[in-house]
Amino acid sequence: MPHRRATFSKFIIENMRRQGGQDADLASLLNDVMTACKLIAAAVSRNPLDTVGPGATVPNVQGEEQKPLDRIANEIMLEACEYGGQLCGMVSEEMEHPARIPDGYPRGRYLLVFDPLDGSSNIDINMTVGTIFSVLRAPVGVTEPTTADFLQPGTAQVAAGYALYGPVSMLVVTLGDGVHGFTLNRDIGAYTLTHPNMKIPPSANEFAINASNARHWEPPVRRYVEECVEGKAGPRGADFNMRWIASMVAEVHRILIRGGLFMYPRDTKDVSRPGRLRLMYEANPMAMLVEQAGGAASTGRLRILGIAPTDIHQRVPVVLGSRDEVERLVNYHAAYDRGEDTRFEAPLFNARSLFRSA
Ligand code: AFP
Repeated sequence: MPHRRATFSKFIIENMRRQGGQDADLASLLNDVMTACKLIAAAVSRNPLDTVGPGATVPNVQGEEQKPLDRIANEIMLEACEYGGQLCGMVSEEMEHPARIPDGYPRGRYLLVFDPLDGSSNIDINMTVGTIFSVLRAPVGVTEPTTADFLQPGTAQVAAGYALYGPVSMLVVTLGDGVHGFTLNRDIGAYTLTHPNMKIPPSANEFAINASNARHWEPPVRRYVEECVEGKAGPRGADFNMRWIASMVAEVHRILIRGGLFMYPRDTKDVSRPGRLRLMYEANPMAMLVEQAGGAASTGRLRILGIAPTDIHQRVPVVLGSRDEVERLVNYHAAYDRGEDTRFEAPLFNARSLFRSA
């Protein structure tokens, strides 16, 4: 019965009780994040009506295009989460340095790390975007955290999640005890539990990668993709489907619903960057969700959650999703690194080509 579905707030409190702890600070922090996500959902859905003219786009700290909605979403997150007394600092994709909690507000035990509007290149075309967040504990005694205080591995996350702004708005969260999805019921203005205990099937015949980078991929990734594309006639003996939405929230959500593999692997496009996606507010929270749902998340060589960060805006290669597919790609990397598999060193446009014409 839809009216009996638990609201997000009720679920969080009961979930903590079940886990044997009642952390009122964490519960109210997650409530504030939820409020921010509702406000961002409203801003995203109003966007075409509140059209902002050309010239409003500026580069952000990553050197990437920052849209007005990126800035609005960032401000919403900061304002919704800074006053409650649960946090002592925040890091956002949109800010070079950690945000201070303004004077006059109490300091709390937690740190919040977020990407306020991921996939924002999709805004103009009315496609799905999202907010990604990760909650860490502040080191004991710290009230004014420095950058170093945020540099904790993904295994230290207390909670992680994302909000998805699509045909419906959803909030998907883990507190280290499974993954649970909530849908925004606009009639009552609340997220209610619609997807308890989300589980990723261990194998799936669907993968997502930006194939325009194919010429820059490492051989293990070329091998994986080429074998999928060969379909039934190839070594996998099965036909595969491919997707690329260019919005990590939408891709991870699809994987949580029906499985598959998402890859933004290391490539040679820009050797100064080991990957495209950011560790602390993209890869880590998504890796925690995926592992909690029974999937796996790796760089191709290392478990993402085990990486010790060196920078709050650090980038990493990302391979995540159905466990068997991630393991296969990790094995391909290992074989290649041992020098056992060099077949795919030739560019894809050669004889064994992904895009060959005959
Ligand atoms: P934006 O937020 O700048 O649109 O980036 C989105 C993103 O971080 C992630 O959500 C996508 O998977 C990936 O980048 C898309 O990157 P490409 O545009 O290189 O395909």
